Amino acid sequence: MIVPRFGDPAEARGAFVTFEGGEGAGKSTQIARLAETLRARSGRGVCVTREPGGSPRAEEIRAALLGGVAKPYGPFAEALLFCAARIDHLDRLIRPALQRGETVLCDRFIDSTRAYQGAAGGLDPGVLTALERVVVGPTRPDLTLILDLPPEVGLARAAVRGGGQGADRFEAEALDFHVRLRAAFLAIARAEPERCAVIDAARDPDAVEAAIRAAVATRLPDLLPGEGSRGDAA
Ligand code: Z5A
Repeated sequence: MIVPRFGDPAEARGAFVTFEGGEGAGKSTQIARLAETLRARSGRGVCVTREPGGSPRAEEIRAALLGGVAKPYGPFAEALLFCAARIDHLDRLIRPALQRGETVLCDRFIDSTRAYQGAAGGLDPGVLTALERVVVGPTRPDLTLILDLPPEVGLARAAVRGGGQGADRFEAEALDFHVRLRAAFLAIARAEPERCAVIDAARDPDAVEAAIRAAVATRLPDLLPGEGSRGDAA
C-alpha cells in the first residue's frame, strides 16, 4: 500500500514562506527582491519556487492547468490536479530544501487552492481540508504574505506584463470571480493571523518591499538578523 511520507516534523527545518494574492499583485517581483535580501543577510540557502510547478513533473501539470485542460471537469478535478503537482513539488523540492535548513520562498501554495477552487470556484471547504491533510500534512508555511490590491489594478498590471498575449485560464475569469478571490484571501488572513500578514500591494514596488521586510523581520527574526522588530508595515 502506498501512503504519504511526510518526513519527521521534528527534524532540523528551514523556513517556509509563501506569497499569495490575486493576479498581477507583484508576487514574482517581490519574491525576487526578498530572495536577494535573504541571500545577502540570512546566511542560509534560499530556494525560490512556484505553484503550480516548481519541479519538472509539476511544471508539466502547470502547462495543462493554465491551458484550461481541466476546466471542463470542474473545480474538484482542477483541485486534484493542483494537488498532484503539489505532491511532486513537496517531495522533490520543498521538503528536501527545508531539511537542508534552507529558506523556501514559494509563489502560491495551499491558500490559492482555498481561494480559487474553494471560495471562488465553489468547492466544499471540507474537501479542501481533507486534501490538505493528505497532500501537505505537516509541511505548512511558517509565514504567508498576502499581497492585497483591487482586482482591477492587478488585472491591468497582468495585461501589461502579458504584452497582448491573451489571458490564461484564470485571468480570463469575470471581474466578479477576482473580487471573490480578494475577499477569500483576506478571510484566510483574518482566520489565521499568526501565519498570515496582509501587505498593501497597490503601492510602488519599493514601499511593498519595505512592508514585506518589516513583516519578515517581525515574524521570522532569525532570517533578518539585526533588522529589528519594526512591526508589520502593511
Ligand atoms: N492557481 C489555482 O487556481 N489553484 C492553486 O492551487 C494554485 C494556483 C497554486 C497561476 O498563474 C494560476 O494558477 C493563478 C492561480 C492558479 N492564476 N492565474 N492567472 P501564474 O503563476 O501564471 O500567475 P500569478 O500567480 O497570478 O502571477 P502573476 O500574474 O504573474 O502576477 P504576480 O507574480 O503577482 O506579479 P508580477 O509578475 O510580479 O507583476 C505583474 C506586473 O506588474 C509586472 O509587469 C510587474 O513589473 C508589475 N508590478 C509589480 N509590482 C508592481 C507595483 N508595486 N506597482 C506597479 N507595477 C508592479
